Amino acid sequence: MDTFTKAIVRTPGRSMTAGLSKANLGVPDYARALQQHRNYISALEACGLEVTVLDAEEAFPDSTFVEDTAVLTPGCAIISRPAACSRRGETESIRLILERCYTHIEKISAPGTLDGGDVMQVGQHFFIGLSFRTNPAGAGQLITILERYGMSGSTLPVTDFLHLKSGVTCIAEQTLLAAGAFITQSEFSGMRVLPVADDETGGANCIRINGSIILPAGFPQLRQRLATDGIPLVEVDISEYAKLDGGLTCLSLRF
Ligand code: CIR
Repeated sequence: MDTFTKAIVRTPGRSMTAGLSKANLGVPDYARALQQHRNYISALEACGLEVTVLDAEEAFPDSTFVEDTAVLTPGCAIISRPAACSRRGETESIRLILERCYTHIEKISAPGTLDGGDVMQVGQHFFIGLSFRTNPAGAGQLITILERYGMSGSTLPVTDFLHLKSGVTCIAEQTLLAAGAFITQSEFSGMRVLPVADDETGGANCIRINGSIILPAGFPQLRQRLATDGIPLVEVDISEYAKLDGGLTCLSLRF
């Protein structure tokens, strides 16, 4: 697995209470969300990352979910083109930050749409979910860019989740944590797939960083399963972000 040294996060603004949501879990408590965000940053730091914390952007209620604004690869950063109109402007400030970190910056253009949450890297290959947010044009552009830099990409449908990584994440070399239909997805047949129980699907969105796994709080079966593999675990409560359909990976860009 790649070694990460840095992460970018964005403090949520008060406007997060107006963020996009289909979760039906209520409105986020802003004070609690801020505390959870601080704990999230601490977890990234505990895994050895230097974390850049961007100021809140009140004009964009969902802008704390920075993962959706870019796809970071060893060779280049690709600025996404979020499908949700209320999120499209989020990429501008992220591009300015990434220009300081990357020599090569690429971008997804109209009519393509792509959210970073739909992109899962497994080695040199990138699985791209076709969802309500990522369309075939956006995925096709990403694959063309990846191939130019010596990497590859392929698509698969996302039907039961907001994003691909809402339901499947890579937690070790050729090892996926998968929920729902992703457990038996043919595209993943060559890999080790750890199934997430149907009553814990929200736990599938974990972050593997430099040998540790950050997992969301509230998923005891998952925690026990991962513990049996002997991997160091860091648990973070992100209940206020789950109210906006957000998971752990959504809250950072890691590179
Ligand atoms: C949205 O609907 O765009 C936000 N409320 C949640 C984005 C979560 N991001 C992610 O899964 N990568």
